[in-house]
Amino acid sequence: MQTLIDKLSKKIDEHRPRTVRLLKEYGDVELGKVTIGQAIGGMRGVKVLVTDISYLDPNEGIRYRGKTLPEVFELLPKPAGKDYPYVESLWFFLLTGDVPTQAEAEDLVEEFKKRRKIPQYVKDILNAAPKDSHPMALFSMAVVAMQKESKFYKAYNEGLDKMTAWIPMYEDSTDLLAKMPGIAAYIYRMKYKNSDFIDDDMSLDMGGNFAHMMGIPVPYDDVARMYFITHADHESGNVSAHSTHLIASALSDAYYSISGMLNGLAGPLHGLANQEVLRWIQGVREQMGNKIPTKEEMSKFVWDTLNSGQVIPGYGHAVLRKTDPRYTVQREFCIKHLNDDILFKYVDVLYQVVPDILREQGKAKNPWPNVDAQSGVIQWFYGLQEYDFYTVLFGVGRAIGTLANITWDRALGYPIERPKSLTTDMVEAVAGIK
Ligand code: CMX
Repeated sequence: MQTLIDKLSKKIDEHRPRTVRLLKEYGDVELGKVTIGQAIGGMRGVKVLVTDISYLDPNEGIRYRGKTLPEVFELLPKPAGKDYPYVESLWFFLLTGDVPTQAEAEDLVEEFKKRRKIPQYVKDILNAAPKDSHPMALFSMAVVAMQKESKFYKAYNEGLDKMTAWIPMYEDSTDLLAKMPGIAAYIYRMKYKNSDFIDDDMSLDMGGNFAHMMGIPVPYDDVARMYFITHADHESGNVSAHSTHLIASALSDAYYSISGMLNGLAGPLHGLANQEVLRWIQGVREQMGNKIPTKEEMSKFVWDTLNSGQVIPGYGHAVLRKTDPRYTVQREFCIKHLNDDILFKYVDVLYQVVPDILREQGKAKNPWPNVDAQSGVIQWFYGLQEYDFYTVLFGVGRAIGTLANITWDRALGYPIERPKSLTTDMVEAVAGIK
């Protein structure tokens, strides 16, 4: 799509001198210190990544290209008669920082359509996988299977030019992103709907076609648009974003990088928390015999979970210190569309009791809900009740931000990532213990 490539090319040319100057003239300026606690404790707060695609403020939450989520929903072009924007328009916005016009967004929708056909061999591989494979394992497998399509890999083998390396990375990223919703829907229908597949509808945009291929009627198309956009990016240090960036830093292509991203997202402390929330809420529901628990009853359930050594899924965050705006966006959606839903009422009671309990327990630095506390309830309400599948939805969304990041990584020539490790003896010596 020429408009987007041309715009992106101009943005890259304008941006490169800033990165070059910082490296050349200010490369020795310290961004911060690293403590032993940070080195052993998962590098919390160590400032070692640079991205302009999104920034996570601990108190305010995420901004994409400087805009809050409600602003993004407001600004991006929407399909006629829909409440949420084209997902494709977010791809344009994250890459360029410019809000596309309606015409630019619609051109991009057409471009994505041209790229979204899923190769038969991907379907064959999925069909051949063990029936009890987790949907995330299937998703990762399907993505890496397409590596042979990589234009970046081909360009590398033909002699990659550093200045234009971002172009085949952009091409791969667009190809892959266009296919991911269809692959996700294929996995869903194969695993849970007896392989009763629904054909692509070429008249529909990404969100609309995803809902159609899942077999879930409107307004699920808008739910899909909201969900993918809400989950797209959360700056660079989280497991899914960082693993994408790390893998791509070895000049691995987008297929290898996104397959790795999905593997990280599949962890219960990260993306899998959305399915864990639903599993856990179903436990309360069973215990309560479908009745809405009182605050006291819910508190007991929360304490029982904590006392059995488990975390409360959907609560806490490594960076955030307030309620996640991604939670709030979804909560507002629930108040508008599923206010009487029993599971939403459970989530609501949880919101009233969990923060106080986590504060009383005194371990979690952030007692507030994150993105995963609310998302599964919306899916359940619209009929997607196979909660093992929820992280796949997160994966489609997260691919948008991470692919935009690795396109820019190549544009700015970011080198292979290689932090340094020490031995415990060395750390003890620094601490003055030995
Ligand atoms: N329930 C119970 N205990 C929690 C907790 C929660 N929701 N959140 C944090 N804690 C505990 C930690 O397990 C840790 O305990 P230990 O000292 O015994 O190891 C302690 O509080 C301190 O942790 P922290 O510094 O507040 O949090 P971390 O940065 O280490 O971890 C996160 C962040 C998200 C992994 C953690 O809050 C958690 O496990 N939450 C539940 C799982 C979840 O919802 N994950 C999704 C996150 C959203 C995303 O995917 O981006």
